[in-house]
Formats: sequence, structure tokens, C-alpha cells
Amino acid sequence: MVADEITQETNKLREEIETHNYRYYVLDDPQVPDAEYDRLMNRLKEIEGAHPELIVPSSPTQRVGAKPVDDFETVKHEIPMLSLDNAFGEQDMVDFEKRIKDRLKSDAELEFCCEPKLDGLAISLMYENGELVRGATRGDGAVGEDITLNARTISNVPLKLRASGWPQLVEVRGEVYMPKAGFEKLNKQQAEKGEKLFVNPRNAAAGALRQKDPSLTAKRPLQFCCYSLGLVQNGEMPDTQIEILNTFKSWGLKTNPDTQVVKGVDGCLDYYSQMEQKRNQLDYEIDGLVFKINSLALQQELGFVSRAPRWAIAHKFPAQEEMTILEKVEFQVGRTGAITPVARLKPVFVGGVTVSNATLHNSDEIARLGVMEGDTVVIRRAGDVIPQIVKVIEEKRPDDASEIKFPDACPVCDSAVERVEGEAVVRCTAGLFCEAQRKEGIKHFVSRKAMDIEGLGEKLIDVLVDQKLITKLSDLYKLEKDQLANLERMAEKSAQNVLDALEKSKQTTLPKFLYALGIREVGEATARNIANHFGSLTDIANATEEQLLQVDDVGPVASRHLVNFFSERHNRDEINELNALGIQWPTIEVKQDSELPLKDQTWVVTGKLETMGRDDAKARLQALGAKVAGSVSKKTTYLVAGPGAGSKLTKATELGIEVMDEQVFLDRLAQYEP
Ligand code: I6G
Repeated sequence: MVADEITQETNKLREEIETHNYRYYVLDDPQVPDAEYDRLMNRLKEIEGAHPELIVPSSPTQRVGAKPVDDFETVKHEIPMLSLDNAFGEQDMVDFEKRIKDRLKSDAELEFCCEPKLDGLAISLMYENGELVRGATRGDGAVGEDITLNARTISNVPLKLRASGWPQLVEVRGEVYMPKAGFEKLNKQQAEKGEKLFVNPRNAAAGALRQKDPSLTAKRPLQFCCYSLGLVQNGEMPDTQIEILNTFKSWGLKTNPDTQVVKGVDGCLDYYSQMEQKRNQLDYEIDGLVFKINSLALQQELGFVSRAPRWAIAHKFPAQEEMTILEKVEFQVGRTGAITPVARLKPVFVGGVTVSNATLHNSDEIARLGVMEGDTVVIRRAGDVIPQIVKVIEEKRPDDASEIKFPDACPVCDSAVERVEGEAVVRCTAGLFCEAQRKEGIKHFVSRKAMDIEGLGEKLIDVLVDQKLITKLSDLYKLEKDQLANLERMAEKSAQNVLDALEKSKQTTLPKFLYALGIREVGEATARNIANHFGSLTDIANATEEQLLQVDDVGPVASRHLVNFFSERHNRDEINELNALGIQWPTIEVKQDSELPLKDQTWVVTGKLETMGRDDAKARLQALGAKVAGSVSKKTTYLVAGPGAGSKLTKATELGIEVMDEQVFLDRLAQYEP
């Protein structure tokens, strides 16, 4: 190839890669599969390898590669990076609006630009003639640290701005953060390597950004989202906050898709309610919302007080981390015999609720935290997740703190416990002879997604097992009305309701029955896939590990548990007994992939679903032959949108794609599912 052609191909590759980055990170609408992106990147690396003279700092290959630094240089912020005042409730917001109106001596309606407040670290990015020339931390607001090399490794930070019209020098400010999924993956890797876990995504992001070796920062899943303008030289910018954000977006910088302009404090409070609902579905953590006067002219008129603007406020959500005392640790035995330590805490208000228990997972977690009974601990409750202990405040340890000893026998049945090589879990070895496992197994069997036996609540099951009225699943169907009616807090009517529910549950489906058996690693979606693949319980029970591995979603561990379960004589006898008592289901007609009803369709699921998790929805669609994609495009056939749906819903509406709510989705599934 002649030199000119090589230069042309290099430029074309860079442009294509940047466009894909923009579509992926800014528009949330990838155009090509990852493999194609990798192909372009590899080709560019190949050319640059052969022609190093063509390498420029803004090439997408040049994000990583710089050598570690000894120390970060300091950077003086020409315009200080201020902090925001906080509002902790409605009254604070009302007062905020009033202060503004008083200061402006006007009662005219105000327009606010509202954005989520990401829980990360503020940084500044300086672009000169459209090229990234400097990245800096906020530091104390006046002086920060030069983290240019690390900022360059963040995949959605443009090394070169898109479009045109940028001022000769423009400073973009925003937040570096670690998305929840990336944080969880990182902590899993840390645990596998036996290294220290990060307390929360913010700490993980802070650690990553301050690495002296940029190649380490590059390995961390950091993202950047911009929210304000700093220094501008030789150029014009729009005169409202929202237009500035839109301009940033057109330059290829990520802005928050949930940004809105609202009127007055009532609009701000509505936005707060909306985002409060949506908060747990976001794939990043936010600790509140930021409200800014939209007009820059009014912002200027309002000015600053000490170190915060008068025209902006952060309306904080209730704290997700709090300190409390771990009073004692108790051990619970689950359905599979796993013994879980549960921390009993001095009640503490965190993340909007009072928390008095937290999981400690297993003995490794206790060792990792170095926690003792009596310790002061930091509790974290993020979203609907079970509260966790993230840290021990060792300085506050009392003299009488006591070591947490893992039991060497089952706390319920006193049988031996075992710890399987390579697993962190300690299990009771007694199986269904252990009362706790029996109770949990029965509770699982009757649960809504399994046999769905209404009226047989957890307390009633505890009593039935304690009084030896049931020892195995089939005993449920042999219960008599008198036995039930004579129990405490039961009467004729409630006893009859339980019997009716038991009778009704006898007509079930194969996926539900298989799930109800409570085989380890066989969740609802897996059970459904196995049932659809084999069609009958006899075929499932006779399948080998290799045959089970053919099923979507079934790995070696699940297939081993399935084979073990069905090779136990007492399990087969119990199933026969349940069938003899009238439990039945229709056989499923096994379909080839090409016969599946949703083949050739692409679905996207967004927002919160009431009756199932998004993973379940995905598995159910896949079992019917549909492809399930992560983003909406022209190829999308249907979008299922639950409450809190955001940009995907907007996009689907724009593209004229059929959108259905959860009820319509369930009806649609019911048409096809066995
Ligand atoms: O810390 C901040 C988070 C989010 C901000 C901020 C923001 O806007 C969405 N905006 C400003 C102006 C400042 N801090 C100082």
C-alpha cells in the first residue's frame, strides 16, 4: 500500500472507532457487535505497529501505554471547583427556592435543570482545539492533582471531541464513577485472588483514579459523566445549563440521560419522587439529585456564597451507610444445609429503613472483615439488597468484644458439618433429617413460583414440622382438616382454605414442579429451560450429565446436582408418591429451535417488573426462541417497559416499536408457555 492509502485507512479506522464509542457510551445505542469493534481496533494497532510515525496522542489505541508516575503534579483550577449546598427534605427545597426569589427580588416562575448526583469523584477535563490535554481531580477545589494519563484510560472520555464549534480552550467538569455491575465483578475478582474487597463503588473508583500506573486504572471499569462547564477561552457556549449539556453530548461526552428541565420547586419535588422510584434500577449509584437554575444569566446574578453557588443545591437521599453495634451473631440453616451467620445489630436507620439484621455470608467473610461481637461496624444498605457489613471500626472495639466462632455441629440438628474444598460455605450434612432443611425445603415447595399453595405460610409450616404432622413433601397432601383446625390460630374455615389450596396446586406444570423440588442450582429459569428441552420428568430423571449440559443455562454444577438428585431412591419414591396423590402436569411437546414461537424476534426488557426479575424475563423469552438485547435499535421487535423505564422507552417510541407493559407481556408469555 502506498503511504497515502495507509494514512487514509488509519484516519478512517480512527473515525469509525470513535463513532462506535460515541454510539456505545453516549447514545447507549451500539451499532456493531463487539467482535467487529475489536477487528477495527486490531487493524489500527497493526498499522500503527508497522508505521509508528502515524501514531498521534488522540488515537484510540493510545489510551493506555504511558509509564507509571512517581507522583501526581498539582494543578491550579483557574475557576475554583466548588461544592454544593445540601437539602435534606422538602422544606429545605422550598427554602432554597425562596432564597433565590428573594435575592432576585422577583416572584417569576423559575426553571431548574435537574440531574442525578452520581456517587463518584469530581474531575475536570481540559480540551484544547478539541483534544484532551489535561485531566485533574477536584482536590480542595482550588488545587487538584494532574491525572491526565489515568483519565485517558477511561473508555468513554473522548481523547478528541466530535463535531466542531468547540472553544479553543474548554474545561468540562463531571463525575468519574464505577457502574454497579463493574464494581461487583471487580470485587468478585478481588475475592478470587484473596485480595481486599472494596467497600463501595465510590471507594473503588477513587482508588482506581489515583493509581500511579495508568495500566492499572485502565483495568478498572470507570466511566465519566459530565455536568458542568469550567473555563472557556476563545469561543461561545450556550446560555442555559440544559443547552450546555446538549452541546457536550454533541461533542461525544456522556451526559446523564435522566436530565430534565422543570418549573418551580414543585417540579423539583416531582422529579425527586420519580428518581427515588428509579434509583435502584440505575446501573450506577446516586446519593441525591442536583437542581440548578437553568439560565446562566440568572446564575451569574445569584453568584456564590462562601464555597457554594446560590443557584444550585444537592437534594440528598437518605444515607446508605451508617454505623451501629453488632450485638451478636446467630447461625441459620438454609434449604441446602448452608449455614449462614446473621449479624444481629443495634437497630439503625439506613437507606430509608430501620435495619436490625445483616448477612455475614460465610466464615471467609467474617475473617476478611476481622469482625467480633460487640464491634462498631459500618452497615450499607443499597437498594433492595440485603444489608451488608462493610467495615469494622477497630478503634471502637470494646474490651469485652468476643470472637465469632463458627459452629462445628449443625445449630439445629447437631449433625456434623462439612466444608467442601474450594467452597466458602459450611453445610449441615444431615439433608432432610435436619429439621431446618426440611422446613426450608417445604417452604420452597409451597412458594408462589413453585407449587403456589396459598395460605400455607412460613409460621404454619414451622408448626406442622415441629408437631411432626409433616416430615416430607407428600405429607402435605395427606393433611386432614381436623389436624389443621386444631392448631393454634387456625379454625375450620382457615383449615378448609389450606386444603382447597393444596387441592388446587395438584394441577401444575412441569417447570413449576421441577423448580419446586428444590434441586441445588436449579432456579426457576433453569427449571423452565430443562422442562422445555426434555418435555417429561421421566426424560429429565434419566438424563446424563452430558445430556443436561445441552440445555441453555445448565452448567456442570447444576447437571451434577440434577443427576445426584434423581439417582437417590428416596427422591424418586417421593415423586411417585406425589403423583399418586394426584399431582400432575401436561407433557410438553419438545420443539426444535426452528419451531420456537418467538424465533427471529428481538426483545428488550427495561424498567422494574413486579412479578419477575429481568433475568427471569430474559430466560423465559429465550426459552421461546427470542433474542434478548440490551439496547433498543431498529432491529428491536418489542420493548417490555416496567415503571421507571427511561431512555430505552423514549427511543422505542421514537422508532415506532411496539411497547408493552408487564401485564400484556405476561399475557403474551401465557399464550406460548407450556
Ligand atoms: O458535585 C456535583 C455533582 C453534580 C456538582 C454538580 C453536579 O451537577 C449535576 N454541579 C456543580 C456545579 C458542582 N458540583 C459544583
